[in-house]
Amino acid sequence: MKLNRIATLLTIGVLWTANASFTPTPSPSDPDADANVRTLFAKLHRLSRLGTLFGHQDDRAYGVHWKEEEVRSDVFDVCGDFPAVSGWDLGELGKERNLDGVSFDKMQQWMIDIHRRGGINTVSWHMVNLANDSNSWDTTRSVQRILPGGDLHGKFLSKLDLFAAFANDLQVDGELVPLIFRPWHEHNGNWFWWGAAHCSVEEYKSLWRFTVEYLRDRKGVHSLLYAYSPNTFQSEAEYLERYPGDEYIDILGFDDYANVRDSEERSRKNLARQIQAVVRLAGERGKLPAWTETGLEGLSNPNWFTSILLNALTASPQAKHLTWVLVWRNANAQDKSNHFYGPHPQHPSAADFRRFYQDPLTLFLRDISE
Ligand code: BMA
Repeated sequence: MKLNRIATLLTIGVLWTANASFTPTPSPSDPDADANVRTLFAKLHRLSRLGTLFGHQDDRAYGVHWKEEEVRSDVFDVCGDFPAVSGWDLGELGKERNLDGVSFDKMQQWMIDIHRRGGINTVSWHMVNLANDSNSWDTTRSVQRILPGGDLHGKFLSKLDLFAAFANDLQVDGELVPLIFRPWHEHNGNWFWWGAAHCSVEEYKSLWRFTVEYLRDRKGVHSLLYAYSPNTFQSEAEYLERYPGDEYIDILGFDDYANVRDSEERSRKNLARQIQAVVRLAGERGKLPAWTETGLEGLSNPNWFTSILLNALTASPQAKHLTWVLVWRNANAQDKSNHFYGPHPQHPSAADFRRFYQDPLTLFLRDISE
């Protein structure tokens, strides 16, 4: 661990301990949340005061020049540490592999290994469109049809059953491994079948509430924190338009790729405005703020990690409260060339990523292992 970071952690730890009796840690939205979920929620609240966790999608499954090695990560190969947060996707759950070729069995093993090392797992779900089993980007209208009373409801329940089994099976030494579940993301865009143009406000809220209630109350899944994550937004009113309610959410996130492409004033202001909104809205609700997806595809700016990302994370006192920031996947070059968002050793951004890693604000696995 970096020395300056140890000093910061100690100082803030003491301050935090001194303050702890005055600020009760908020509870997860699930009243019956597993002890491990409560511990994770409290840990994230504490860490959000110390710095911002770095996350990477599919970090352990593959990298730009390798696939399916038991313990490998492009991030580790560049800085000698793993991300604090590992993102995964459930798209095509029920098959052997997900939509990006990740074996679900191996995903569970990696999730367990990450949890054992003190890391945090988050899952999104690019669910197929149940009207025709195509994919998330097929915008055939189907939200109303999968809700109770709809002709595809049974099919939807079967999908949720698969996830309930996946989550309830995820155990180590008889204890559940907690997951941050981030379904129905970027819903204010129109590219997914659950997007704003393809279902009404009420349908979207019902979709979210039904998902939580079914998993929690009917399938006994109590190992989840729930993350809400619209795409780039203009105002708090837009952000909250389809918010299902505090009883269904633990993390107030947002995805933004559009404002990290350059460091123009307009982009910087857009980022600052959104970060301030999620930090404020989460703070007043006892929730956690997070930047749930971002990245520059192909890292054409080799100083992107410090000049754009770190810059945004340190631009204001509020920004420092973001709990985590996650960059998208490093697709294997044979499957999809130039579709990577994290660093890798052969890329000119590697040195800049090490500077990003060294900054006291950024927290990696070793910084958060307890
Ligand atoms: C998108 C791209 C796709 C991928 C999907 C789900 O942003 O990376 O290639 O299939 O996410 O991971």
